[in-house]
Amino acid sequence: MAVPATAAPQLIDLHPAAADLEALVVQGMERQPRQLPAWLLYDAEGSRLFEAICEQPEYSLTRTEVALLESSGPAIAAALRNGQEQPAVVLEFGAGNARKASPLLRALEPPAYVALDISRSALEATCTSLQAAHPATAVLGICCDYAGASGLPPLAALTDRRRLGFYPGSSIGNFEPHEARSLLGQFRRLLGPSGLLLIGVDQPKAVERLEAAYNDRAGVSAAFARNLLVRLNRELQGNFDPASFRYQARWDALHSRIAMALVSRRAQEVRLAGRSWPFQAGEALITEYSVKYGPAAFEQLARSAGWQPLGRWSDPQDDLSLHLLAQADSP
Ligand code: AVI
Repeated sequence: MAVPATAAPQLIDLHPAAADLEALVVQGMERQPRQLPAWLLYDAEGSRLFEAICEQPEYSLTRTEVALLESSGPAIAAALRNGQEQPAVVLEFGAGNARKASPLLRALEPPAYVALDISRSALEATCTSLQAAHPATAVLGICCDYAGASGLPPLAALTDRRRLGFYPGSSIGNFEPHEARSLLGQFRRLLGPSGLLLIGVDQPKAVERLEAAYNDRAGVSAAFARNLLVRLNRELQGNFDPASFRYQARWDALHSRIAMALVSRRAQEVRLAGRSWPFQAGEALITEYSVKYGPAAFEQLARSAGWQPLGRWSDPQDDLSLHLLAQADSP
């Protein structure tokens, strides 16, 4: 069934319920070291702060990827055509803004585009601006945790035609490798046997550049991390004092990742979700990892999840790659 073109984008809200949120947070607070799911960073204020991070001079990932999508759009479209039926639907996972989908939609002109994101405010903005810029493409937004245990919404109802998953921004790096593998497997099931995946992956580079990108001078990355505590206070009746936590982002060469944490400045007890949690001075709450994969390491991960590499495009500095993947057992 084709998705009808409409002037206004449609929105479906499958946002996790508060009870799920509480269970996830309690689980994360009990980990050693304490670690919360990265998607919790993206409430309305977190999404706004993340957009501001993307504008910081030290954080070049977004600018590099948008430029790469602009320059390689026609080559990607040609690789997708390559004797096969053109994908009818582009599904973007984590569609926090319209900047990355726009060049792709211009190059592919698909009949339908489905945006999935955890942040309803970001999703609404993305869908509204994409629908206005691409009136011939039917735009649908689904507010959900596309990586969550509840799985993805039953999108088979939307179309039985070929699907292209689009996962830009190197968000795959915000999952630990075993989670990244299972997410790639989840995408494979959602996209179906003829499905394809175009994924943006940030690569390892000089440590100074990496650490600067996550420690911008304006302090936006630090505000982004601290906003998580503000969110927990609001949604789970917490009493975190954000100022009593210092933001830290360091390169961990062993795991090829930036580890971002809020480190308690002093010994303290925090109340959250009706329980109390002790923090020692110097104790870290991990807010996020950002794993960086070189091309070979990423292709190995993709293969382990049942994908086979079809093509790769990279920027002139070889900072970031766009990998095009097909199902390993595709028809
Ligand atoms: C969304 N994601 C790919 C960002 C990253 O680079 O890992 C999140 C981020 N956190 C702080 N700065 C950027």
